[in-house]
Amino acid sequence: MKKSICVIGIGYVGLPTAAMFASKGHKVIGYDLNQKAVDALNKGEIIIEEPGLGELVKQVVADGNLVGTTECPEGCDVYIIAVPTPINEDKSADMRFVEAATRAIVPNVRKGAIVILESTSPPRTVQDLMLPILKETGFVLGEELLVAHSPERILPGKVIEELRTNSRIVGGINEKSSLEVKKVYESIVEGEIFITTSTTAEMCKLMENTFRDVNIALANELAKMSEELGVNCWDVIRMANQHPRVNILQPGPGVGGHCIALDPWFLVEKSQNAKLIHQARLNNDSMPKFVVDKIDSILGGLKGKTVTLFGVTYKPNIDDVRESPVMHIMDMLKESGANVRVCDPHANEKVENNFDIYSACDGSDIAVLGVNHDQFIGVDFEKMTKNMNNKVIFDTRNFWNREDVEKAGVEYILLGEGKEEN
Ligand code: SAJ
Repeated sequence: MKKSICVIGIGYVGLPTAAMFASKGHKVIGYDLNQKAVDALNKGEIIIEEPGLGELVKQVVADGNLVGTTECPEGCDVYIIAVPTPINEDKSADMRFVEAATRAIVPNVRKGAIVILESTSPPRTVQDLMLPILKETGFVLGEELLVAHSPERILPGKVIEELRTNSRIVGGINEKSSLEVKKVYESIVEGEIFITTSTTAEMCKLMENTFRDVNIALANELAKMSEELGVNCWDVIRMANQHPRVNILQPGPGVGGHCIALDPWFLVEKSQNAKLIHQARLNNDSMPKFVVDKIDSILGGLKGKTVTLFGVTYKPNIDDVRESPVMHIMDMLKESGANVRVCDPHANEKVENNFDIYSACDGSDIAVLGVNHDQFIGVDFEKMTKNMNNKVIFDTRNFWNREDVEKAGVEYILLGEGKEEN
């Protein structure tokens, strides 16, 4: 049955979710306080970069199935909360947007409606933050107002595909809520839908991202140990991963984005037992400084030197610079008196001093590969480095080919590669 659905928050998660529901014939309203995002939506345009999203939004807006508004709509069948859950300076969760969204629903919701939290949240958010607010409706929760947490798990860059094909977790406040919310997602999800409690669903989502963060922290620790002990960490990872039960992830300049770099803190805040998780966060957060210290030692000081950063987004082939470790590296370099030039074809309007591949290194003392965008595949290193002061490339991702770089007469330094002294 086609429903009226209000998606609260039309950002990286809410907009694709709204568009997917609209593409299945539901009447969807995207509610957001950001006038710019709402105006763009109503013109059928998007203000973020995500493959396939632009076309989908254009289509569903033209069909009249998706509209944007800055006022919370009344009487919808379903309200989906997809607002940001950032962290405060002290690493505690900032739940103001979830709270405000829940409060906005209260005067507008009708008896029998469904409220779903999609935003990644600390354990017990539905129980301790949302339910007391939703009680103010006067409806019997779980009977006259159904409530669940169904965490989004889509990978930026593959959002449309993953929304459809990923399995989904639905954690209702009771079985009736779970079953009704499952029916809602069945119209867009081809993967399996698992039913559980709201707090278990919150914990699942957090542990998925924490699993990845801890594994990356292990890889980053390996990179540091390798430099210390004269080992190439990339050889270690390649060979160790031949073991059928081992899968070490990739080291790099740190962990960015608005998910993996933040979510583990929600567990640290809530549980004294989250010690390994806490240490993993600290390990990953130490990587930008590790990279800057290495640039410093390669150049024999940073003051007055020029560094070119290839890729500043938080991961390849997207335009998102939120929590990007390479942005932190840029700030630290500037604070140390270095000049920074950038080459990032995705972060166009988001950074200053952004040049194309073949002029970015002009007058530069070092080129640092921070993010492996596809545009950096097959570059002509001779052309790229022709006007460099000092021909050296520091690759933090094991992305560029050493032989190709050296053939162009350029020194190649790799993160996590210690030199063995026999
Ligand atoms: N990274 C490494 N080494 C690796 C893998 C990643 O350093 O081996 C870094 C990346 O460079 C990036 C960061 O980790 O800076 C995170 O990137 P990512 O691609 O691992 O993940 P996100 O943050 O874009 O998306 C994650 C996904 N979660 C998992 O894969 C468990 C996605 O499914 C979630 O929906 C999303 O978080 C979210 O919204 O929570």
